[in-house]
Amino acid sequence: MLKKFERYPLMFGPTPIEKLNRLSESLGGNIELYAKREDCNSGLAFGGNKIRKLEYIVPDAIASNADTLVSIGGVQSNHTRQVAAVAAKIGMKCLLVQESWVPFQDAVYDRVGNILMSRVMGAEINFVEEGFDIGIRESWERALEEVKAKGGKPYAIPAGASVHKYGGLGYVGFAEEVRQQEADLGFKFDFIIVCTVTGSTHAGMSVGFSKDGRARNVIGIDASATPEQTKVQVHSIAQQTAELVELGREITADDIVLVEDYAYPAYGIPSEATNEAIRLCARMEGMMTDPVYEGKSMQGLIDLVRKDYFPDGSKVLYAHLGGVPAINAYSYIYRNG
Ligand code: 1AC
Repeated sequence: MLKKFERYPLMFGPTPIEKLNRLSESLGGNIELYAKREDCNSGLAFGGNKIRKLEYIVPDAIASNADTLVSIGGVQSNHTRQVAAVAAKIGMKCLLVQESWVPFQDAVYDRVGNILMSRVMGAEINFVEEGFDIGIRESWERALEEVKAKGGKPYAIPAGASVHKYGGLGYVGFAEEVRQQEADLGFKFDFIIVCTVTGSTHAGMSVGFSKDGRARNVIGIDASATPEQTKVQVHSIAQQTAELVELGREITADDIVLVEDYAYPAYGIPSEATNEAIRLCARMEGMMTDPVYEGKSMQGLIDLVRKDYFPDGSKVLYAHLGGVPAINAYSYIYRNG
């Protein structure tokens, strides 16, 4: 599906699929849980899902003769950390807009984790007092103008690399990679669980898995707490990506499955159930998740298993997207484990 697109390799290769035996057993043993470790996909500042997307965006950035990648996220954005890493790797400058998306004030919230790494990798950072919104932001448009005003040539990467023309391609590739791994494993996954916020990871998967009739087997767990806007954005990215890859069929709103029950109390704020899910997964599997993204999708996965959402015997693939560095900014919550 992706042969005609240029790709700039940033990952180690296909990401491993790991069976989560102890977590499956602790939840009754009727569902087989697996994780695809996108959090281990690259040596670029701990990697993650944006690195896979940026493989299809970097060729366009280089071809544009830009000298500065300009992107946006919250203060503890994983996405901006990965853009900073890629900018360093390809020898470009990086300007990051970090908005106040999360009403959380750990003493070191703006010093550790993702933002610490972005600073060390040389990104310039503009802090902006704006709340959470997955749409196109004025602060980011101002940053693009700022680079131009200084004589630079910016390359625009929106939040999560999502509403970029090539933002959905990486996760079409994920589906193709899973299909190859399934051929080696000798079985197909019945469901794929993914954390959904800005939408292109979910959208790319929906397109990729729709090739073999599994679009609705991709279960997005909303972590945005603005699910209506998120679902519209996932659908629109999926439609545009389907056209780009010449899927040959339309992605309908009905193809997008988004479970809205786990994003509470707000984007970036874990509930007690999120924290229990983080601890259970860590204690059963040594697999770390975070309070913003993977902790919420893990909470959703665990709760859906407990609620018998999946038929007995289902094989469920959890996409670990690599949000863990943010947990450092929540140190007080986990001071006793
Ligand atoms: C919300 C895009 C998102 C990030 O890390 O900034 N995952």
